[in-house]
Amino acid sequence: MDFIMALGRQKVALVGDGAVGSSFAFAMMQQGIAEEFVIIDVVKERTEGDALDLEDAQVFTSPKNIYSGDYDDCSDADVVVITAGAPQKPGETRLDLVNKNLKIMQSIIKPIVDSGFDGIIVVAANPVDILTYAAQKFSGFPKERVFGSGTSLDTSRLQVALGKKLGIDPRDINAYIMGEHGDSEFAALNAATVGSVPLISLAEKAGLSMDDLLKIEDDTRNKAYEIINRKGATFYGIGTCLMRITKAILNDENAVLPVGAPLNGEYGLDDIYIGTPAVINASGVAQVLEVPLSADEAKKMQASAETLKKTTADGLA
Ligand code: 6V0
Repeated sequence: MDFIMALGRQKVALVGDGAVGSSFAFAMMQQGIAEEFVIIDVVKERTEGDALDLEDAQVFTSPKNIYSGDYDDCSDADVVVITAGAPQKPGETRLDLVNKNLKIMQSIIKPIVDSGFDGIIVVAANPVDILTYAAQKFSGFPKERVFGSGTSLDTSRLQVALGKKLGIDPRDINAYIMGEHGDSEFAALNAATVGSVPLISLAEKAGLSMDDLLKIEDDTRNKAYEIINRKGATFYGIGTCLMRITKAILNDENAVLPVGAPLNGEYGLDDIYIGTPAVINASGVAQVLEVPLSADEAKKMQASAETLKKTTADGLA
């Protein structure tokens, strides 16, 4: 925190300038967040093109030093956001990507660490929970200084779907998708509220049964596939989630956000990164919030964790 404030300017490095990375860069530019923004990718021409394109937007937002760079430019960054990796193809699960993207992650983390980078790493490349775990191991950084986008996007999808059904601003719906960012994720409906009113009772009054809520949960889980089948990739939603997370770090917000956080006994789990609400500030994950889950939800959390642990063990073996 002191580091960021003492420096007097905020710098973000993006590694992976594809659909997700460039959407994140655009969201950062739109919101006027961070004074310096460096873009790194194996395809150098794309980063140069994007930097030139994005700098044209500053006249309408706020001035930013945005440029194509290399890993050495991470040395004085406050946050590095990693979106480099192969994306899902139609029919592919996020877990299918594990081997390809673990290799890429290894090749990225080393030069970031070698640059002397001393800030926060945020991972979005999939399978995000496993790659976040790997990024922490490869970097040797304290666990709280490396975290993932986790179920951030999925939670926003749930909030949007519930907001539409209930006729309520999705930002005021306090409901989280938890677990793996992937097929074993689930909605923590038991503790969900809207304006302190339990979501389940509010939904009942609006004529929505538990089955209707479970259908919304299922649609949320499958929304990425729906988007990928239609346009080949998802990027605006996650790009904006990453902007929100980065803003919470840079502004030392203590914001409660759904992320892929390192657990230390919460939910009876440790040695894992998994989707849960957590407090995010300039030091990364300041605190994991343990949502009171129903017995059924707790089982889903355990099953999701087992899926992740097994794939992580296979991938890193
Ligand atoms: P993309 O458009 O193919 O972009 C990937 C970028 O990574 C390309 O520009 C590549 O050149 C670059 N890249 C590949 N290898 C390296 C390397 N070794 N070093 C530097 N750059 C490299 O993919 P897209 O942007 O659509 O997706 C990126 C990742 O985000 C994928 O793993 C997706 O599955 C993941 N997503 C994660 C989401 C989340 O909620 N966490 C949501 C959507 C996508």
